[in-house]
Amino acid sequence: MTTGNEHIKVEKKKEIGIITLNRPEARNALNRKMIQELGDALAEFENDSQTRSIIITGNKDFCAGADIKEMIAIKPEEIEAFCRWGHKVFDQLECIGKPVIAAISGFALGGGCELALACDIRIAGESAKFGQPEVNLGLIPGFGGTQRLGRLVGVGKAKEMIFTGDIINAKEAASIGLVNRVVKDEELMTKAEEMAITIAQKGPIAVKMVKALINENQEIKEGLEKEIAFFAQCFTTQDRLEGINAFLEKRRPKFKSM
Ligand code: CO8
Repeated sequence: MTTGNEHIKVEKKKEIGIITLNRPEARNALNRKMIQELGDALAEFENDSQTRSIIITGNKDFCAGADIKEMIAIKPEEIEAFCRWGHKVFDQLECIGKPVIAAISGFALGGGCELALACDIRIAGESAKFGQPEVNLGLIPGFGGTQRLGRLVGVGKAKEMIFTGDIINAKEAASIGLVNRVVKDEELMTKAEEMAITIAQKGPIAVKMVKALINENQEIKEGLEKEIAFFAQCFTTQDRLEGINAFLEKRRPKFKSM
């Protein structure tokens, strides 16, 4: 498979494709390059007839969200295009004709939690922690979280998570249906690979059809479009500047509702 990726590792283990987010110094925060590499790797696996199922994982952490340091440099007039492009890659992930398992340890926050949500199945190590903390930055989830989280855990829990920005552990994530199962950290990849192999042995056309049919029932497109528009609008606020600056300066934000 592709070599020369900077922020992800891409491997093939027989019929399983494995994408490992690999930017540990930034807790695997998603910058443009990483999103691009992710999209390219997915396209390659989609076209590779030998690959039957895919695992996306991290190292110590799954992913701490969009790269806040990169985001501060984006102009409000550029944000909609960026958000839309991110959505395209997350949609590509959701719609790829092969099941995708997220194997999650450590932080899965913001865009990282949204990345897990766009996968078909989530397996968490005991160390996994989930949250949509965008409100702390004066922002909203912008990679599908406002739409996919509620469909998975129910509207009430999704609102609680997004309004409070609270971080929940793996056990609680399992109890609300955010993850399919929790395993010991040291067994995370073995368990994910076992499931990926089980799926890989089923009829690929049948599995692809089932995935498309279940996704079809989600009626998500309109909501995702609105999320892009609202994220772009939110990005023009003073509160967003204050929220992001406060994170970078490692202090609490003072929001002014403007
Ligand atoms: N972006 C950039 N850098 C990050 C991020 C991030 N999301 N998360 C962590 N880092 C960096 C830290 O800045 C730090 O770098 P440095 O050593 O240079 O200061 C390094 O990773 C290690 O992090 P910490 O020192 O903070 O480690 P802690 O163990 O104390 O805390 C946390 C770990 C809890 C993960 C903490 O880093 C944190 O809260 N991170 C931010 C989480 C967050 O708010 N995520 C949401 C981001 S917004 C988003 O995802 C929106 C998605 C939609 C975007 C739509 C289009 C733009």
